[in-house]
Amino acid sequence: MARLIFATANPGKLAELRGLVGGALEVVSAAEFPHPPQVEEDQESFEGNAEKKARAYAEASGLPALADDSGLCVDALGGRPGVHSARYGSDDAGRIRRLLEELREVPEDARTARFRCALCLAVPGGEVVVEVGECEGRILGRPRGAGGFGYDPVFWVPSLGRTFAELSPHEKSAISHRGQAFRRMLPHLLALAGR
Ligand code: ITT
Repeated sequence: MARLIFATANPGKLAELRGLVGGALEVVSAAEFPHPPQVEEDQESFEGNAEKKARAYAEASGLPALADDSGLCVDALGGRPGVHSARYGSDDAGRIRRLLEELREVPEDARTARFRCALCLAVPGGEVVVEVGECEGRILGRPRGAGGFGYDPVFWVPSLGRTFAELSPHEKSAISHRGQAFRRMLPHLLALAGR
């Protein structure tokens, strides 16, 4: 069976991506890899950072590598935290606190936002594919729900009337930015499996 390395240190992303790949490929996590490369995420786009991470892991491991760069873009904040989503605080609770504080004066109908995800598959030797996905929602005034990770408890999906943290992993992946990018990436992953 073909092997694929997931170039992420984020356990929430890893769990979602593992669930999506299922048994099609043998997945090696970055944590299982003895000398993970240090990648500075200094690009201005999710696509650029995902490509940087995937290329670094493919070169270091000699395996095809799948990287995810993602984040939350809030309209009232001019698209922030965007590519800086992971660095908006020292943990999930701190990141949510800062976000809610910055949106304190912003009324409900102006709290529109979207999650964006870029997935990059890099094959040792240079070939890369990037696919993106987006999911629209609104930022609540306080967290709701216990599932998911990151900003999920404050990201409310109008069509479902629930936050991402109130969805099962399956329900979240059916509509999420990561689920959409993954479904676009699937033919490329299956092509690897058939190699
Ligand atoms: P890796 O670079 O190791 O993959 P990271 O957490 O640093 O892990 P990013 O730089 O892509 O990853 O930052 C993405 C941040 O955006 C992440 O830490 C979350 O706070 C947030 N985020 C991304 N996808 C999310 C999701 O599905 N639900 C909630 N928050 C999410």
